Amino acid sequence: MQIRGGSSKGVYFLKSDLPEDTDLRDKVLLAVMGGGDIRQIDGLGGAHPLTSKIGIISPSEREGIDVDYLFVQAVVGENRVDTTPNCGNILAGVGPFAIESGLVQPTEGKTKVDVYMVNSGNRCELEVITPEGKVEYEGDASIDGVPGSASPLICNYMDLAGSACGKLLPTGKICDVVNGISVTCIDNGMPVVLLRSRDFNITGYETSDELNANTELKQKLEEIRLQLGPMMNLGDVNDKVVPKMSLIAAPTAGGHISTRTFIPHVCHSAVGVLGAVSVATACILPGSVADGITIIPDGNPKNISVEHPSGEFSVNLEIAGTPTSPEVVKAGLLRTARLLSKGETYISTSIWKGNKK
Ligand code: NQM
Repeated sequence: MQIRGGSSKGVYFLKSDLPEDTDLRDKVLLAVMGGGDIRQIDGLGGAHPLTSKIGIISPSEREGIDVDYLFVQAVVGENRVDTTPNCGNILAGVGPFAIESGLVQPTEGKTKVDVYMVNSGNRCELEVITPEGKVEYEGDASIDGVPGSASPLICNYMDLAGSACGKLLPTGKICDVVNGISVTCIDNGMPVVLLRSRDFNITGYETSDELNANTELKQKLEEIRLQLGPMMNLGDVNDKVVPKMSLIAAPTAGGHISTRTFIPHVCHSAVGVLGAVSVATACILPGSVADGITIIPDGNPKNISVEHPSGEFSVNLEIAGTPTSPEVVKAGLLRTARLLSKGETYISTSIWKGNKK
């Protein structure tokens, strides 16, 4: 199936339909998406990181979990995939996919789909609207980055800390200095590096196109990213799409923080779901680079609004721990999803040749 999940679009497979061998599986997936061509003209990929995504779903054997979900990023313009990060947008489409493909039986009104995210080992509860036992795609929920409105899909993420890096603060510090720039490295669902826009002599309110054209900025960010990879327990990140680099500034539209996020070489037209959760989490940690830029609301849970180039993204953080060392135990957010197509995709026979399974 092709499904728009949140503000991304992906091709979703049943794991049982794909080769068991990982190398062959990845070759097949690359062939589906359009290989290493920057336009992905010979495949289903949309020639942009947000539309070059894949979800692989299988029934789960884990207690309390309905389905396992593996996210695969087909790297545009390069003949390779990356399974290091998770994707919270594609995750939103996993609920409808699980129901449409019969992995989860719908219940009247609403159906809860418990998902285990294989990439990071975390859990998310999805709530899909299912009147008369059918997925309802139409509705009046709107999310920035997607035109129109659709049926609301609630995502409740549990215990995301250290999803890919092993620790919430992977370097062991709230702030590090690299190439003379202060950064906060955090992983609450997505490895993200927060940097102050003003340290790069930009406002942080530029459009994503303007920032994508700024090669000097992109080079500076990449130099910092490559140094931080090993410090964040991610190893050599030359070939990885994490950590994401989020340039922050004071909010301008009633939110709590403004962001421009490189994922990691293209500036996101909005912000990634788990990227936003990591940024929001950094905002509540005393001493991060967001300290002094953001004003955090009192109370618990806290609704943190992360501004981005096409609007804002609200993350509801349920917090435990102490005021000096808060812990996010649950992150709730709103997405929508839409089934775009169901069918067969064709792969050249040469891809399969010489392979057994
Ligand atoms: O952060 C973009 C997106 C994403 C990933 C990216 C995502 C997430 O907008 O959970 O959703 O950061 O590559 O789909």
